[in-house]
Amino acid sequence: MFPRRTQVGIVGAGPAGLTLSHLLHLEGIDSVVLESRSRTEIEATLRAGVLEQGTVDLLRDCGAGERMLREGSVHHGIELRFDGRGHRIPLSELTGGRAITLYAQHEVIRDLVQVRLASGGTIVFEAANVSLHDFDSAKPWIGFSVAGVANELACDFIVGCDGFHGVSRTSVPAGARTEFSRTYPFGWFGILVKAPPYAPELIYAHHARGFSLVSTRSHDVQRLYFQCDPADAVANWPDGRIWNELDARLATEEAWDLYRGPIFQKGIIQMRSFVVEPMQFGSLFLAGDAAHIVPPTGAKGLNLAVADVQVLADALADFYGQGSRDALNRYSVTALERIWAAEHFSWWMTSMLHRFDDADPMQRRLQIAQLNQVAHSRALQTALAESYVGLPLPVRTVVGEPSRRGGRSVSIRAQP
Ligand code: RFL
Ligand code: PHB
Repeated sequence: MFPRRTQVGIVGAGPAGLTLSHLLHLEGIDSVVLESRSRTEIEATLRAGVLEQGTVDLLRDCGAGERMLREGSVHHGIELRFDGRGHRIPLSELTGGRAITLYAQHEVIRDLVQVRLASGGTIVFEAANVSLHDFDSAKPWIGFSVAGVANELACDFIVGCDGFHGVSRTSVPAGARTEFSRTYPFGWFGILVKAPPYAPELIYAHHARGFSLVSTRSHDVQRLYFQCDPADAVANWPDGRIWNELDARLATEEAWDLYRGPIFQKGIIQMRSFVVEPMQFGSLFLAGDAAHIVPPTGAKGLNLAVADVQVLADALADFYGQGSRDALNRYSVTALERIWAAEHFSWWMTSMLHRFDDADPMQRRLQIAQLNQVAHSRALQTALAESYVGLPLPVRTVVGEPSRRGGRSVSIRAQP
């Protein structure tokens, strides 16, 4: 038997949906999360790895960060590599001590699911045929079925956190939304390798053969990517070919050896920029990948999803605590400002670092000129570092009752 009513009905148990549900719980607001996949599946889906400082702080402050703080690896810089040379961008030095943490998205999911269930939260896994109704009224409801049995969930608000391919965004009539979209003419081939870390910090490498990225997951699992044809097939890439390609793209003037550990996962992802405006339609709000996609070069997707729901949780807390709709009405505008900044950063990193097949020699020289400027200008490095570690969220002014967030102080935002 599932609940028939809740205050906030959340579609999707990704980083956005689970974080929102937990933040609402800490504000004393009831929610139900409907997820189409099983718990095992969502806890095993491999995706992001880079958490911004603000994401780390939020997960820690809301009680879901214990394992992340223990097992995640904090990085204070990244390397830009081109023309056979590496250039370190000292992220922390340039941003007043902010840093990134490498911790896999599916581990974040495991931690959030565990925290939600331990605090009595309701997550309905394997919810099929999810459909959104009457969100142009104050009495929206969600239809769904589990094991062939149909259910209805009445709510005050629906939040669509069901990713790019979910049902929430497309439930809104096409005429009521504006979509901005760009598909890049390349993809990323990603592998997971059993090997010790290749480098102390992430390496973003530009090469005439294409972009590549050296990242990490743990002391014995490494994550590597290289630019590829999005229409290519994994089967065309036996291990030896992958290593030869990475060796060529990552070569430096000094010998740099890439240990050829066993590759145990391969996949190709499409690169896309996408934004829908607005992110609110009556009683329906969109958050995370349901509303926007960034190419992964800026490592922003998960972080943006968490930032969206931070803004939305605060707005819902204002509504239930003070009866004010002001922040809810501003949600779309507030969230979109950060989203467009991240879209720009992700587009910039993507354009600067990838090979464009249709680029003429002039454009190739301009690309190298841009990389050289970033490698040698502290001002440009500071701009890159500020975006990469993530812009702080504005301070929330709490009036009246102190926040009920467990372990969080009332002033929960870093000053911009
Ligand atoms: P998610 O994670 O896609 O979760 C959506 C959830 O909704 C469920 N769902 C439905 N549930 C019910 N009914 C339906 N009809 C449903 N349709 C879908 C899905 O099963 C799923 O569980 O969206 P969310 O929460 O907005 O989170 C977004 C992030 O997952 C995404 O932006 C990141 O993974 C992007 N990303 C990265 N982001 C970073 O911040 N840092 C990184 O280092 C980073 N690296 C990456 C990435 C994404 C990648 N891929 C695979 C696209 C690296 C890669 C390779
Ligand atoms: C990852 O480790 O998966 C990763 C790291 C940096 C990115 C994208 C993905 O920019």
